[in-house]
Amino acid sequence: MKLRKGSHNASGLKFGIVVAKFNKFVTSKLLSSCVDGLTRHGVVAEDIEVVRVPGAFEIPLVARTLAATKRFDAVICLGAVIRGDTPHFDYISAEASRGIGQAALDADVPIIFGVLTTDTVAQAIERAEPTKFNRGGEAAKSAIEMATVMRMIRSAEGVSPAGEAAGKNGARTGRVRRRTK
Ligand code: INI
Repeated sequence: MKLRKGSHNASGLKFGIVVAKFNKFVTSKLLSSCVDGLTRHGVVAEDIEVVRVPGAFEIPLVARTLAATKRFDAVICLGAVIRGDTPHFDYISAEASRGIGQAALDADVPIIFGVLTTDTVAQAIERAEPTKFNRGGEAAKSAIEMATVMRMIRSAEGVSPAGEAAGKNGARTGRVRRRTK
């Protein structure tokens, strides 16, 4: 039996972060805890790229575009959707979660769901609190774990970290290498 799991050593890894401006009093805290979490695990500031978007609804497209560049080992999505008096919450939160999941599958790169969906402002503030459980820090840990486990799986299959196969001389061919007998 082979057991594969990610590590928490992130030195040399590159991360994109997409953060919503809506409910900035919450998302700014998620962002700082997320960056803090990445750097504490060995990521250097130059290897982190942050893109701000208007709201959670806009996150999936930007996450997919960042991931599709293949410049990042993982992309982290941060936002806060807080329930109001109308069904707006349901549309935004459903589209953000569905779109982020789809973006990861389309781009074939880990994309982490660090979007809070809460009934109240108090719940959102609590989950963004740096000294308590913080969804931004958790998203950073998940991103590192997924980035390292994907590298491991791909290298075990003879596929490079960016998801492309290496040619004979190490050049990327864009095709998956076939084993010959
Ligand atoms: N965007 C959020 O990120 N959180 C919210 O709670 C929210 N609410 O409640 O409306 C929200 N709306 C904006 C939305 O994400 C889009 O930016 C907007 O609809 C333009 O497409």
